[in-house]
Amino acid sequence: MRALLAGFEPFDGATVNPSWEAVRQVAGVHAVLLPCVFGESLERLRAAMLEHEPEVVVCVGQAGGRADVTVERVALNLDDARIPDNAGNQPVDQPVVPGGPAAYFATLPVKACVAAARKAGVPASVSHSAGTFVCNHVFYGLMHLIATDFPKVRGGFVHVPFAPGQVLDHGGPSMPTPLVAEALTAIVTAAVLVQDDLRLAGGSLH
Ligand code: PCA
Repeated sequence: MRALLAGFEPFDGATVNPSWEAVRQVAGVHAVLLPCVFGESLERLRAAMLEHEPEVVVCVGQAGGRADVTVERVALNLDDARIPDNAGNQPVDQPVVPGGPAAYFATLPVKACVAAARKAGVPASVSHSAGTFVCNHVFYGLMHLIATDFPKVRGGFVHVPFAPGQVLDHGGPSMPTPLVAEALTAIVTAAVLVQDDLRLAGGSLH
């Protein structure tokens, strides 16, 4: 499988990021660790794409508070940071790419990816917002790179819940890392193998 998976370093005072903990457990793919920094994260991703020449790129980030693995569908051309990134940047209402389209859709078969994760025994769903922080920035930047420089690559983004160790004090939804890694394996496999996405309802009412 010529697949590249990206995970993020911890941010917002955390000591782990479940995205990287899970990505590094997926066998048979290239894995790259991205800094939680606007701009630099995308440069690191582009360098890894040039190095490994993947056919599929799936970036993965932490979405604290979500209860399942979510396959993102829409990347927005918008940086609007509620907290500073790991370099102290806090852009407000800036485009990711000046003059770029307002949004891109993931080019992964998102429904098939969700179905594959569920078949592997992991709760998963489609999400229609990756937020406006570094994850959306990387997702949009990835889709722009694909649109401009890497036309044969399929790409997308997956958000994952907190690891259990991150919610010990306050509770809330979490998912064990091996389960997240299972879901990512199923998602990447579906992304490589499935040409035409499944026609299954996956939208949300709000
Ligand atoms: N989650 C953040 C940035 C890095 C990460 O893992 C986000 O959702 O934007």
